Amino acid sequence: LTCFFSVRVFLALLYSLCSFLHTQKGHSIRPPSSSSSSSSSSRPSSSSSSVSDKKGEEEGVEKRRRLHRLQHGQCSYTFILPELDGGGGSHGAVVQRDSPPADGEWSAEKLKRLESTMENNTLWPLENSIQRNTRREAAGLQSHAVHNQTATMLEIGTNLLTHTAEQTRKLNVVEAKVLNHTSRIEIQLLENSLSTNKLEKELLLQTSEIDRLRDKNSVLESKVRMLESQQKGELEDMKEEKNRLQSVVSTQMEAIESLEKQLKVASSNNTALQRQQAQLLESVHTLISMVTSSPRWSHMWKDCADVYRSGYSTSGLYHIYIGNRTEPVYCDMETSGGGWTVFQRRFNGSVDFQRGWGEYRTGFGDVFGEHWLGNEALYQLSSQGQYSLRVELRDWEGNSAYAQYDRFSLTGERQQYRVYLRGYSGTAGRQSSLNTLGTGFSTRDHDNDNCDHCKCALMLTGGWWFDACGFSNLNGIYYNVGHNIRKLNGIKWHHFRGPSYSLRSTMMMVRPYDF
Ligand SMILES: [Ca+2]
Repeated sequence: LTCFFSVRVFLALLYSLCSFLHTQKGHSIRPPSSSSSSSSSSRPSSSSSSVSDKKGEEEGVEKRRRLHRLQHGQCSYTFILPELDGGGGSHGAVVQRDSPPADGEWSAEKLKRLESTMENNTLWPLENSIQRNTRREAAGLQSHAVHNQTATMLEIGTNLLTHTAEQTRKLNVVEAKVLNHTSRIEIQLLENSLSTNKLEKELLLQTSEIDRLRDKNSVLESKVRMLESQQKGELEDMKEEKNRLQSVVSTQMEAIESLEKQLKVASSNNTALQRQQAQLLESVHTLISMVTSSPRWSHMWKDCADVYRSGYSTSGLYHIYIGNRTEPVYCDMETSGGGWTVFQRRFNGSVDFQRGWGEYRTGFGDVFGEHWLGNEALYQLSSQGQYSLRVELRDWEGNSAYAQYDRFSLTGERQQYRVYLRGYSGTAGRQSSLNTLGTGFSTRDHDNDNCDHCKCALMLTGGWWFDACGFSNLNGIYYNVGHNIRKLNGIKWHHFRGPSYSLRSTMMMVRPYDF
């Protein structure tokens, strides 16, 4: 029994310890009165036991429940304890020998007593105090932990609140800023919309203006096209007009040419009339001198030197007696002492010197004006003695010069009126412009010059003692001032004014060498 009790105490201690440990795990101890229905009759050991009557059977069940309570508490430890009652024949094999023989009631009483004893045992208060202390400590620990947790939570909450407030304040500031910015943006948007409206209006105006200009442009283009077509038509008309005018001009030119020809004919007629007029004047002068029967006529002068010696020292017309006939001549009574019989004189181009051999032989022109005395008269005059020749020249610039030859002689017509000269002096060049070595006289119809393959009289015009063709021709064409330059067929005296200068006036005259 003592051993049994000690085992019981040991088991109770184990149970307490197990309960305590279980409480520490957060579970409550089940009250001992409660029974578990699940553990009822599943055990094979209990089912296999045979009971004699029902009451005994119920008591056995109660015992098994107690045993089970010990076996299957909240702990999972299993202890196999021997039955307190002696058991029947059925349990004989498993009943221990040292167990007291007892029936069911005894066992129950014993068990109750043991339990109460256990409860009253000193070990139970210790367990209870341990449990209480443990519970108190656990509660304290729990409350302390709760306090600590609460404080921590409060602190965290406070921090969160302050943080939230700060964030809220910042959010407010940001919101205010955002609102300001938004309002500014809205104002700008309004301004932009206003300016956009203005621009749209201006755009509309510009568009309408462009349309108007386009219309104008199209109108102008159509006008320009019309004008172009008109101008094309006008241009064609003008071309036709131009062609017509060109044909008119060509016909007019032909008419002008015919008129020029007629004019030339008329001018030649005019020259012939002038010649007739000069001849008439000469006849009149002759008649006048004959009527007045002046002393010029009464004497038989052989030249002007003879006249001069007779006391007539006035230049003018005198009649001299040459070859059994009287000849009116112009006497120069002033130049270099006077007494000069003039046989050539030019000063205004009134007499045409483009003549043939016969006219140069007999002479032409007006004695008071321009004239050529005639080669035959000059030959007969100069054959009366030894004569000198003087040539008087004047240019268009008012300069005058002379060429004088001490000896002058002329052959007759058979020798082509050859001229021989000696003793040159004067201001018209340092040397003679007239060939002195017996050059024959040439006209357009008598070529007596020294040019083998040319006719100088044809090229240089007039009648003259052409060499080949020489440095002089005082019977060339008379050119007025302004037209007298670069004229090879003009009135030329080379050593005075060059080969192509046509002089203004000339005079050729002879007088006796011993005058
Ligand atoms: Ca010739």
